[in-house]
Amino acid sequence: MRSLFIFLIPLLALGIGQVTKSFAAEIEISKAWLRASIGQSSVTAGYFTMQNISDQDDRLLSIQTFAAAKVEFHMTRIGEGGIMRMRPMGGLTILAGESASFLAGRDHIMLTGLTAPIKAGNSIELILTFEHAGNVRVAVPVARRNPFP
Ligand SMILES: [Cu+2]
Repeated sequence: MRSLFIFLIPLLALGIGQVTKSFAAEIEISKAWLRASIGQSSVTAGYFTMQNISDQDDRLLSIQTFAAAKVEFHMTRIGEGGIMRMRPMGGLTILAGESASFLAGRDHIMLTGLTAPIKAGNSIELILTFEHAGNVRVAVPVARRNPFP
């Protein structure tokens, strides 16, 4: 008769199950899309949701892209005579733990001075600059209509 030795491998001591966190994004972008530009039009709009998963308020300050000379933040409101009007706003605050959105039919980002027509099926990189989170790069799909209705 031989003795049978059973060795229990201390899995946890080997570090299995432990997650090493690197740079956790403080702002998560979702439901991002750009509207395909029409013909030779040099402007188009974009939409996305920003989730602030940090514990401090943050603010979207600016957006840059190679696809356009300028990116503005526009709000759309019903003005006098029931006419929808859009006007620029300086930035957008996202409270700690909360989210803020540019939604089709409401607020949007406006790309002006397009360097080339923006075509459905393509993907355009935007660099979003936040007061605290810094630069967040997002590859944004281009579509003719809202893929997130
Ligand atoms: Cu606009």
